[in-house]
Amino acid sequence: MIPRGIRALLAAVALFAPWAVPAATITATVADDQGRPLADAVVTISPEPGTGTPSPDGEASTPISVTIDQKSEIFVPAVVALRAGGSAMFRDSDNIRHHVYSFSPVRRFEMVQTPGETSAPIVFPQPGVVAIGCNIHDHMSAYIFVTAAPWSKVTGANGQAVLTGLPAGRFVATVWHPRLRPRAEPPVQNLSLATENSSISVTLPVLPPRRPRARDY
Ligand SMILES: [Cu+2]
Repeated sequence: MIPRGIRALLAAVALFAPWAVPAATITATVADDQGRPLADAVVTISPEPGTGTPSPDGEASTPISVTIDQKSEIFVPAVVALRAGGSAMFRDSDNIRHHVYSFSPVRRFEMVQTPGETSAPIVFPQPGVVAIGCNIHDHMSAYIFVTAAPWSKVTGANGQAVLTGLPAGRFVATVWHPRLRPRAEPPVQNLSLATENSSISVTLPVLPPRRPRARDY
């Protein structure tokens, strides 16, 4: 299980926009401790408490519903962000059964899925990390990062997450990754930004990727 406290509190981002109501963009670049781009990192942006920063919906809004597919015994996508209170559906696009489960305290469930089946929505009321597996195929894993943050995005293969449509205000950014080293010192970064668009760069200490294992059959 992923220990708590691995969320990296990164930045208090101040976006100054005296009169207009701009749609600011934050570009987050995440790398591992060897400087390689880190995909599947979840970047969240929240209003800094007590600053009155609004949190309206925008283009970068954290999804309130997601669908995780299973194709060729792989969860797609492998990492998603979900707004607390939102829901996830699972689809089996393979021609074999899967047995999807979570033992995570945030939300436990399990269900067998037959080929072509899409599940009913599963609601995730509490923030936290939900580790998903398949009881039939040990090599399958996915993560749902349930968050109260209004905005979030998962980094792509280039290690970047671009969050657009943010209002003016002061924000706090966090970054999480499934392979963050246990007890790693979370990187902290303070930023003051004088323009609407800004960027943050983050290095995360991560464990090596899990080696693909030989199939069990
Ligand atoms: Cu499976």
